[in-house]
Amino acid sequence: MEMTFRWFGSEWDSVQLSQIRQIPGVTGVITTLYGAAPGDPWSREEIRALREEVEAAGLHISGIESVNVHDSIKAGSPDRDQYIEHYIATLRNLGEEGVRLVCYNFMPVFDWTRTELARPRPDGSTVLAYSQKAVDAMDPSAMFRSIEGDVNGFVLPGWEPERMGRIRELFRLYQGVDGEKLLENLRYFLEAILPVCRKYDIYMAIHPDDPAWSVFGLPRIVTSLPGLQRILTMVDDPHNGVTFCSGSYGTNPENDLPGMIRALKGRIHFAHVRNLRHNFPGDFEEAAHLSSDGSFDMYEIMKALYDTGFSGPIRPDHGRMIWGERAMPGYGLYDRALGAAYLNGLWEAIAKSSGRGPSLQA
Ligand SMILES: [Mn+2]
Repeated sequence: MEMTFRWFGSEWDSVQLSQIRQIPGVTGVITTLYGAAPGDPWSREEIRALREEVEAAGLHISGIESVNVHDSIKAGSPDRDQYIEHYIATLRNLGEEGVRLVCYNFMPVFDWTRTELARPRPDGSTVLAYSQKAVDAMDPSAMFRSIEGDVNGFVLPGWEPERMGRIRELFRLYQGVDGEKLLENLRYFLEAILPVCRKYDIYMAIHPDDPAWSVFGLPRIVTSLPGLQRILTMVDDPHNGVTFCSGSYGTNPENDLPGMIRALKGRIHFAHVRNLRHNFPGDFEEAAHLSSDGSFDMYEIMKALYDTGFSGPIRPDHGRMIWGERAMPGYGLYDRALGAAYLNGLWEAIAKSSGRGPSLQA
């Protein structure tokens, strides 16, 4: 595996590449053209400029998170082919610049959903949290307003103001789109992009829905192992793969995270590894990466990745906000850096105790 760190670009992120470079063991960044709207084709020049900026800091681009999929593609609207053409053009340009990993999601309207962006914990840190009771009491626009008021002046991925201004229109677009139709639209999209993925050896890695159940009545199809297996078999090519996000699958305590990793051997191209704490059914909050701070066994998660020969990028995921840092909620430097160090420590211990030695560490 390679330890990486998500970075939104110098215009958008409070964290600098020079800081990421100093986190022990982190050699790559996961980045994006954050200013591009879903459906905009990315030019080769923009991608090259991003790559050169990252390389000038002594790092490299390990993958893109995300190239967002336009709602017309997800909803299967009549104009979807035009947006698929744009997506293919973007993949071609990424391929020409040496990018081999693209993370994306197929969630209608909303990206990840949380009801609080700064829930205080007893140690004085704050974390993102989710309460089903709060969601049930809110309509989608109210949720957007509450999130907008709480983002420390940053734009959150998936919650861009332009997009949320069109929320009613977006909900109309998905009328009549149930889980089966959404899955069919995903198949149509994957089959269309597969030739360019094969040509440039680009691995697509679908990110799970977060939380792993339907929110506001919208269908969700990437929530559990059986759903994932349908997606992987309907377009059975290694370029159609998975981002294993422990925090998203783990929102549902029924998901056996290490078991899922073992079952998905060979099709996981990217891993988001983080912990969260289930307080009671329908209420969870994010936690430090350390096993004892949350509900997951992080050792077993890393061991499953190790045992299945995972060789792609891993990144620590949402961190707590600590030490007075002011950053995009979930994406501060400090707690994610602690997370990276901890995950690297687990990996080294697993590698050495397996008897195969640490040489497997990229
Ligand atoms: Mn994730």
